[in-house]
Amino acid sequence: MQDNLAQDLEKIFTTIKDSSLHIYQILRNNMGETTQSKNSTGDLQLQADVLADEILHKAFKTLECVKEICSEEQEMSIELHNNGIYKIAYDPLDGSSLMGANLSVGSIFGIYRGEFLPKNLVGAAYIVYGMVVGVGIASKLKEGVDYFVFNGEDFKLQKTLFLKKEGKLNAPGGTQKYWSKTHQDKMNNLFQKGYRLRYSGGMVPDLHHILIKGGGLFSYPSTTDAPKGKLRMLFEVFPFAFIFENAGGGATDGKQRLLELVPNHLHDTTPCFFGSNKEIEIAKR
Ligand code: P6P
Repeated sequence: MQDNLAQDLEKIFTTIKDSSLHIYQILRNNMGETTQSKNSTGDLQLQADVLADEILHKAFKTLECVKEICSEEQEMSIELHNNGIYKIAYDPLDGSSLMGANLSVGSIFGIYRGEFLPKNLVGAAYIVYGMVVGVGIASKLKEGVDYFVFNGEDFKLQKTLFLKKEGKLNAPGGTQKYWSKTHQDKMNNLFQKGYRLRYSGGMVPDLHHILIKGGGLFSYPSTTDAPKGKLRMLFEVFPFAFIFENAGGGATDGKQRLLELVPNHLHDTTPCFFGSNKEIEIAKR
């Protein structure tokens, strides 16, 4: 199949926007539902998780250019088109446990040309389901993160997001009781400097918040109860690392660029820090 990256990315991003409206409908019909089962990695799986995954699977199947998909809700990846070029790893509904509280949740996508390795990322996107449906899109072909909002008829480009050198928001993830002393000191240091605590427990709205406000730090470190962190490389961490670097910021595991990591397994996790460059330097110290 002829590889025309700009056209193919356009098709994939349009499919993600269209699917966001179907998923939003599911959320409104399934608010605060009970749990259904556990997924392959032991996460509690809500009806909305399963339905969102089915919507995206069906939608990506309509694209000949998509070779394979890998969902956080499925143990193995699924081949769609033998002659396809791109592999899409996605978290169909991240933070669904927050639905009962009527807090924002999201979907996350990484688009890989070749194997599921960060060096093969050619694009990434997120959907944030809140007061409105918003879609953030980052492409290898263009700097910045294009943020679209659905206005009831179509998706309008609201703003192309860039991160400043430093920000004011601190989104510290994980159970504080299980933080290392070093991490505790880093977080206290930021608060002593006047950073504002902004943490909802939803990765997508928390990271989108930092992008929209132009800076800050989101962290989910290694903790004693999750030594390799909690967030998954393929579906959550690599897409947002691509997005934050596209916005002029950085993304590290505390030692190296997240986009230099190599997963051993589709569901591998890693400690992660995303933010403006000043905060990323602090995270690496
Ligand atoms: P904690 C939601 O369950 C999630 O996967 C991410 O969306 C979020 O950033 C993280 O877990 C929150 O984890 O341990 O801080 O509640």
